[in-house]
Amino acid sequence: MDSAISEQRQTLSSTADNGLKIVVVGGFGVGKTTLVRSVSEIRPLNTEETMSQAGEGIDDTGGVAAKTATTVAFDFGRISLDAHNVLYLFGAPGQERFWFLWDRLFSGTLGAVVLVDTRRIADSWYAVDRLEHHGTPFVVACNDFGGTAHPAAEVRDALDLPDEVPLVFCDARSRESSKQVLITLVEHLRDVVAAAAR
Ligand SMILES: Nc1nc2c(ncn2[C@@H]2O[C@H](COP(=O)(O)OP(=O)(O)O)[C@@H](O)[C@H]2O)c(=O)[nH]1
Ligand SMILES: [Mg+2]
Repeated sequence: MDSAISEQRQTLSSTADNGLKIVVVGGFGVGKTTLVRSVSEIRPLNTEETMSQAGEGIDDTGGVAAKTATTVAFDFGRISLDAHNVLYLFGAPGQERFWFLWDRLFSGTLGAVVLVDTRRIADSWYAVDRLEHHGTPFVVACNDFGGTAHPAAEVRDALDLPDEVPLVFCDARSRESSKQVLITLVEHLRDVVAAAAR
């Protein structure tokens, strides 16, 4: 960890008045935990557990390389914006057996990031569907797992994304890249608010 980050950790305000909530959703193994970790200034709380035999046949690891941990609840991260505003990041479990949690999770959410692994686009359909159902603004971020690059238009088509929903490419392991995804979301939220005020 670099010293700038550890310094920031020590000086975190514990008295922020304004908590802003953003959720990171998407299928199993798309990089939600990785993204929350990359951008968070606290050691993110997460409940990643080593996959047990009990998860066999439940967690679909097909096509997911090197995934040995499974999320049993949420990732949780925090970014201080200024003395009064704190961004809370929730990484929500994508597995079907956790879907009942989603509707609660979206209440009070400013916006969402849908992470996509372009080799398994269908795994993120449910996230897009629920967000549209709730009217929660979101952006789509295709996480870079190497291999063939899929053109944005192809991903848009596969997810049936409206033109106004931003689509970006990212590497969730990179703090800078993950930060750009959040900035894209914030800019999109601003556009949504501006459009509603017109
Ligand atoms: N190549 C590559 N691997 C990634 C990237 N993001 C995450 N991973 C790896 O993919 C696996 C699943 O990521 P994880 O964050 O646990 O997925 P989650 O189930 O959505 O929380 C882990 O082994 C990560 O190290 C990425 O941008 N590129
Ligand atoms: Mg996870």
